Amino acid sequence: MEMLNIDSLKAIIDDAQSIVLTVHVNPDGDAIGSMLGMYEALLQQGKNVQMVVDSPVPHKFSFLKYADRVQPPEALQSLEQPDILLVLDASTFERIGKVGEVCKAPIYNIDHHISNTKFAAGLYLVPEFAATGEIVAHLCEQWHWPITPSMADALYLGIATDCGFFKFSNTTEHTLRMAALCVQCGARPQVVSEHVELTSMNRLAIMRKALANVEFPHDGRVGIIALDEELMALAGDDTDGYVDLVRNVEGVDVAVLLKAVGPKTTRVSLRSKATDVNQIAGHFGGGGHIRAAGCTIQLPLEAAKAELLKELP
Ligand SMILES: [Mn+2]
Repeated sequence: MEMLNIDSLKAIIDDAQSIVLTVHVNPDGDAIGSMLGMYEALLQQGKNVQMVVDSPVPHKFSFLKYADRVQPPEALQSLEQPDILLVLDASTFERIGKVGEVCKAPIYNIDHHISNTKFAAGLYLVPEFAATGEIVAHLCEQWHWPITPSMADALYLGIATDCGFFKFSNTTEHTLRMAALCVQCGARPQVVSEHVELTSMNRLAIMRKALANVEFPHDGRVGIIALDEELMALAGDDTDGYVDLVRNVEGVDVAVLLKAVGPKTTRVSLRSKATDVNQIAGHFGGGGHIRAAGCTIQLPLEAAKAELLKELP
């Protein structure tokens, strides 16, 4: 494993003629946005580039240019093996799903997760950046790669969604400068937020039921919202934003979203104002960032909640 700097990363990309891009399963705005931005940048550099992801692109991101070119892992069996597999916004090998099995090329990783497990042959890690989209915008700026309006929309979406539209503590001067660079290059903040924040009556109905059972244990320092198996069946993959319903409640430090992804499997999302939730997620084999992290606990929802509360301040 080699830690890459901006020059050694450039050399690796320059040397590769064919590149497969991938991101983590259940891709969020940053995964999709940074990948689409990098895809178009690499096309401009004359690379033979494919996007292969072990999850479909969520509908709310499908307005972005080239979102329809993202292929499932099976596509790699008919493609020639690329020179490199470039993994964006994923911090572990497991997070890229089946792509890791079907792609045999050397893996290079561009990421901003402090919990990155350094699984790649080479890693360009910038944990002080709010988003992988922020990294890609920075690389384009430093390498004098033109940012087209469609790349700008994609990178702006990546940056904005990973910092809560410039509200979270990971928002820095540099984050705002890279967002401004995207807008300067043609990104449309209003169009991006209209697509990302688009909701549905089904979603409102789920929220209403979930809100009926919110809890504030530990003297109100923890806010918990839970999607049980019934609500998960209604929600499907669309579970973004629920944790925000409790995070801004006065006195809440750690906001928790519990999702019953199976009868004995609970997915946990953690957001905090002060507590290091990367460490707490790490206790259960997960990770992420200091103020935003996740893990999976192999227990039913209520039992997972009890175990989690033992670890929370
Ligand atoms: Mn990210």
